[in-house]
Amino acid sequence: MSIDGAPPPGARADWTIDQDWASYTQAEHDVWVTLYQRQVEMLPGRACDAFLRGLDALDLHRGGIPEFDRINVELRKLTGWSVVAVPGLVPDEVFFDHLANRRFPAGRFIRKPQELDYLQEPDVFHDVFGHVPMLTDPTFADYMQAYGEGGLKALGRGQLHNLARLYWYTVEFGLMETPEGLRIYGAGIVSSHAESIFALDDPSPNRIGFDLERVMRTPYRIDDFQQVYFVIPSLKALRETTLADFTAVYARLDGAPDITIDAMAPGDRIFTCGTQAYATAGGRLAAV
Ligand code: HBI
Ligand code: FE
Repeated sequence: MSIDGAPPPGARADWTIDQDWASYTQAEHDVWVTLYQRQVEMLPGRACDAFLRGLDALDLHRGGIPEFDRINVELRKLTGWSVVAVPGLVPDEVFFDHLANRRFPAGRFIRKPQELDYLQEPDVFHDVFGHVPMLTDPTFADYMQAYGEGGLKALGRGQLHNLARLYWYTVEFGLMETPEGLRIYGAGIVSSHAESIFALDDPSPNRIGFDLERVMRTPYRIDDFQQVYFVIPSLKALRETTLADFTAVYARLDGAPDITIDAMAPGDRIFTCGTQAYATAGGRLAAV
């Protein structure tokens, strides 16, 4: 989804707006509380330790939508990151520039009660509950800044599509290997009740060991649960991928065809060879 052009009325040149926390209605705070309670009850044993530690450190369990100015005091102390409010999706180069400067752009709006389970555009619950706790971890915080710097370079070289896949299969839908089993660190999973279960428990999707070029050759779903999840050995290993020589990576990718979304590829480290039953049955429209 690419946004371009001038910022919307009321937004600054970098697309930020004031959060104007006082103007949230009680109904909007209630949506946050409903989503928060549902997730926080089920995430121990599913979300990775860094995420759970971040949730506590930022004290997000207050009774409603967090005030960015409040959580930024702690977040800045921990990793130098801060959350800035934006109206919604921002253009890629604006997004990358914020990340490269340790600013996470979070949608100010929150979903309606009738769309608790699915929305296309990231709202404040997806962004602040899903993404921000991981930014309290110094290693992941470094990765996100390096990702932003890499994105600005990739934009200049027409390689954005490869980097968008890296973002999608790590920051949004990444799994991690731990001695206790697979754990979630991706924001798109951890902020979704159904996908927090599907991504770890369902026999349908493939779960494959993370490899930078493998991920960059794999398309992704934006409208439904993923058909493949990639598993990193650790956050330190993830951060090391940003030290790769991307010129050589992009050169090798130029000639390589995409790998179909439900396929296994030679060299894959396979955690789950999925049945793909969910996707074959029509996905989100099918009874899960
Ligand atoms: N804008 N606010 C916002 N949040 C995102 O996650 C986001 C974005 N713009 C572009 C974008 N993500 C993706 O295209 C990234 O892969 C770059
Ligand atoms: Fe996101």
